[in-house]
Amino acid sequence: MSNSVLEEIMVKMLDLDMEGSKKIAQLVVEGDGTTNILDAVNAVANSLQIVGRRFQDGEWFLAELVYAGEIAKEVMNILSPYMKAGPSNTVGTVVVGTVAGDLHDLGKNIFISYAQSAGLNVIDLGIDVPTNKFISSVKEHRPLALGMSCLLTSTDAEIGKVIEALKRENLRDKVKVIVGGAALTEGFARDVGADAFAPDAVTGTDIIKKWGA
Ligand code: B1M
Repeated sequence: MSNSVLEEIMVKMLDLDMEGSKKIAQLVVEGDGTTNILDAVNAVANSLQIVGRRFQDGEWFLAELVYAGEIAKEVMNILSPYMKAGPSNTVGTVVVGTVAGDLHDLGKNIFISYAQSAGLNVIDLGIDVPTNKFISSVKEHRPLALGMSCLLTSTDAEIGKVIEALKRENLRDKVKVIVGGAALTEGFARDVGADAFAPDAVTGTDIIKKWGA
């Protein structure tokens, strides 16, 4: 895909132009065959990084943060179906959710679209997922991996709670744990006892696929 299309996605999103952003996304999916959906998804993620910086610097307020999130959701609704034409053989199941107290789901949903396109069967528990819901889903689905998404430093302790609960229920050695989201780091994942940190959807999917191989 040409760089100008990627730039245009970022410009429209950062102008908080809902209709303009959706129009470009539509162009991308109806494109001329040179369109790379993943590049467009990365442009959405990069725009949100800038949104976050503007919010943190006090340049933008909550209303802009919320609206930028809504635009990203609409744009992803257009792009995601085109990431799903994956292999029909299921590599394994992964249970995914955003931890308790955290309502961010754009990154989790990008991970899900990518993982599905790579042949993983995904059980999406949604946002604000309490420990007992993660545990009951692992018991029910016996997944290859449990993925937790966390964007807030105020909720990162939830990950340790889930891992401790897995141990109490004698499930820890039966499921791999992978964590992702802007609040986390490789070091955090190691310290809390996760098996892996996913800095992005592609890396996370590759790690899980290797576990299933
Ligand atoms: Co919020 N927010 N937000 N927000 N928000 C952040 C996270 C923040 C960093 C912004 C900032 O201040 N710079 C900041 C957190 C600061 C901190 O904790 N240290 C923040 C804050 C403070 C808040 C509120 C508290 C604001 C308020 O109310 N005062 C509030 C909290 C609400 C709550 O959750 N309880 C809040 C609310 C919101 C909105 C609802 C408005 C909206 C979310 C909309 C939605 O998700 N439906 C929103 C948004 C949009 C953001 C930013 C701008 C963008 C997040 C995002 O979607 N990024 C964000 C700034 C930032 O992240 N730098 C910010 C794009 C996405 C693709 O990245 O989620 O990291 P990410 O996902 C990546 C990888 O991390 C990985 O793959 C994805 C794709 O490559 N990945 C996984 C993620 N999860 C994975 C799981 C896996 C694997 C890979 O499992 C296997």
